[in-house]
Amino acid sequence: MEHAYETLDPDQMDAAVADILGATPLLDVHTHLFSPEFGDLGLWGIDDLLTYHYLEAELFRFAPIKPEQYWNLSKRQQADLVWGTLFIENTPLSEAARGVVAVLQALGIESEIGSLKRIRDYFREQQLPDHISRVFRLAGIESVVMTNDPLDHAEATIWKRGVKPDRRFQTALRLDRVLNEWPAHYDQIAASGYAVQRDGGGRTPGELQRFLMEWSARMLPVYLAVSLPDTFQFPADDLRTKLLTSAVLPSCRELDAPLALMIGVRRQVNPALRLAGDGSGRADLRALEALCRDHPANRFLVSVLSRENQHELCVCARKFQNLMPFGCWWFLNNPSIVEEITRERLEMLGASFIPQHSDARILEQLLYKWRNTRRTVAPVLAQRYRLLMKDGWTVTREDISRDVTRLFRGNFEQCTNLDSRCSQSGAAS
Ligand code: FIX
Ligand code: ZN
Repeated sequence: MEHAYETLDPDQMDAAVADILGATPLLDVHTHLFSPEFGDLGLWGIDDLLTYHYLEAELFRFAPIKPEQYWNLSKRQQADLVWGTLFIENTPLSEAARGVVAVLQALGIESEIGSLKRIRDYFREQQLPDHISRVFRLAGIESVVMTNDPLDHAEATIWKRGVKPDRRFQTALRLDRVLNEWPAHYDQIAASGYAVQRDGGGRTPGELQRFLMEWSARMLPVYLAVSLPDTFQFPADDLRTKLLTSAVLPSCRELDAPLALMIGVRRQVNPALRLAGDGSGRADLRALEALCRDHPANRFLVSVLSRENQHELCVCARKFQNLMPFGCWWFLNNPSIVEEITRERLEMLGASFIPQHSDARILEQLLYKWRNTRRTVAPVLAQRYRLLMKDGWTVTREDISRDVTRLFRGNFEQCTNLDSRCSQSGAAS
């Protein structure tokens, strides 16, 4: 720590911030990764990288193939087609395509045209436990939060066997089926021994709470989570409001866990594209204001998908201590937009937000998504420090370290109250 109190010059700032960001092990607060205990649910390797839904959406822009024909191919054939179309016949200019190139570089694999066989050979030789450690180390990630759905049959079966996930993979109890598709799923909950009803009446609130508490005891989630449409209203005369207020919010309070809201997704705008068929829409953030105001004993981690909602989210966070903005989600995770949103958040909220999550679905995506985030956020942060110095403040490496730690770790730890929950339960998740 010989540099701890060294005052920096403005022209040292870019390098200093990049060094500190590069050396700080980060927490990835939302992914779709799975720990190795979940077997095939965990995606990794070149064929999964190439069939990522971001790339599938791009494939259909460049290749004449119809979605139904594509879904009839094997995963290997699909990957061949994506590689041939987006990487050989065209230049991988988009973020998702460049991401694959960056992954190959980070792993030391040469990716010149025609080398897909060699790339496949590389991944075939990897042993998953070592490979995971290597990817986490190269990505500078300490732990990731998974997305865990108790109503997903394959996943629930593994949980019921008493699985204890690798400590680098924390859990988040996902509620989309409960809060967005209750009529289609309540009977699954009922069939597992809870007296819940289709209309949310009768004993539903207490029984749903019992279901959530029992699954929380099994999963030890760091937060509960739901994605919400752009049409989300709260309070509203609907089932979602009923289930939220009568069961989900009380469960979060009992668990002392935040609820993560990911607002603004328009599911299945084009169902033929499957996972790649979702869109985005501007939401009415009055709903969020009402949630934060009317439920001060709950904490909310919030990401909004529409670029047009970002400024309102910052304003809302200035009003409510129980609101923690996080990430530049999905269609926003492009350097130009991350730069804009991060600058806006720093200007309006200082370091009281979580700049980014990866949303990685395939293990190796941690490499490019976090490389991009560090690369984009570092100059934005450096520029804030330079402005501060111009106005007469001195900035030390220690200040930068404290801010980076707060942004990429501390704010999440505080919002999830992890320290106190772990020490109370003795749990290590
Ligand atoms: O709802 C979500 O968690 C979304 O992030 C995903 O459903 C989406 O498909 C995705 O992978 C975005 O990055
Ligand atoms: Zn996600």
